[in-house]
Amino acid sequence: MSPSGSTPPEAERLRALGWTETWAAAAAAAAAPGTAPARVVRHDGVAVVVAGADGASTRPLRPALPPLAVGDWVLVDAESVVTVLPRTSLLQRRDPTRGGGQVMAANVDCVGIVGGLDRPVKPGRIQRFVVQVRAAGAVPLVVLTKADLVDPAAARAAVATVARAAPGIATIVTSVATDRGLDAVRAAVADRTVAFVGESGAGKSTLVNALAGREIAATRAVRRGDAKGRHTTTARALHVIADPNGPGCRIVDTPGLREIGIYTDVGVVDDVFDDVTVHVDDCRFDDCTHTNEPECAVLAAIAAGTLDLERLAAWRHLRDEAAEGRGP
Ligand SMILES: Nc1nc2c(ncn2[C@@H]2O[C@H](COP(=O)(O)OP(=O)(O)OP(=O)(O)O)[C@@H](O)[C@H]2O)c(=O)[nH]1
Ligand SMILES: [Mg+2]
Ligand SMILES: [Zn+2]
Repeated sequence: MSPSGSTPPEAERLRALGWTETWAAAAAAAAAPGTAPARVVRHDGVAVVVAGADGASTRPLRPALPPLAVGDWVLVDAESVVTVLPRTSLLQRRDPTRGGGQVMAANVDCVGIVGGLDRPVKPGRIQRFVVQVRAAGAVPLVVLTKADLVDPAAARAAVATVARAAPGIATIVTSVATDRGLDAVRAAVADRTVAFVGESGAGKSTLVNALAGREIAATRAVRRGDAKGRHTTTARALHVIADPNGPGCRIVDTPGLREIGIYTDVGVVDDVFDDVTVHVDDCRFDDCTHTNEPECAVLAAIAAGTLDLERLAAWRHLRDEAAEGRGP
């Protein structure tokens, strides 16, 4: 506290970035004298922008460090990033060109899986994202944007499709044209660090701007005809959003993804599909493949109508992909 009793602006800047006592303890444990804490707020593949108590500055990437991600808390000196503090979560996907993991964001509490109602909901994509978000150690949230462009019945049908594909995941329908759902999104992201992921043109950056109340992220109209996006956001960036009436939040805006490959171990897939795996122990055979065995509890649940055949198919598919990809 400063003598006037108010928080000094430097401390306030760090706090707005998400700095807490827990991070301060992690920094102290790292014992790197002559360094200051900062958060990676932008990553373009060559350098990172870090923001700390004194504002933002650029640091080159160094091969000696683990790959940095937007959202990382680091200790920096005048020239470089010295240490990365242990992450509380790490959002990754399978690198579509090189294989292995590709880091998307670190230390996020929640991930908004954003999809536009101007195109069909793709259950498989949502399931893939949910697996990767749970693998990250974050909470998934589905945001269906552009409600103003479809009739209410179509929006309800999309919500139902999401609920079938990803049972138990909170879903918010939004429109920046009518402000629908924005308070619900605000409540979901308050005081947190949240990443928005999804296809190009889904409306991720538009949502960032709506939450901020001003244009802080570039947006661009989707293609006419097929509503495809134009890959407007080209680098991952963390935006600090102040809220005079609340704690504010931090949003990591990400470039639209064409693919989201599974990169985790099969146990995470099993956890996400616990509506399927809950039955497996009751199958008669330990090595039951749930295809045609007698006394298969999974097939019995499908026959009884308590389990969706598509959930079983998706579980199998993503489980195989996790096993092939040999993630963490
Ligand atoms: N009508 C309507 N248009 C929206 C809404 N949200 C986003 N859009 C439009 O959708 C287009 C794409 O939005 P962006 O925010 O650039 O999409 P993005 O997900 O950030 O796309 P990338 O950066 O390419 O990944 C823009 O023309 C937005 O104005 C909405 O709620 N209603
Ligand atoms: Mg964008
Ligand atoms: Zn079985």
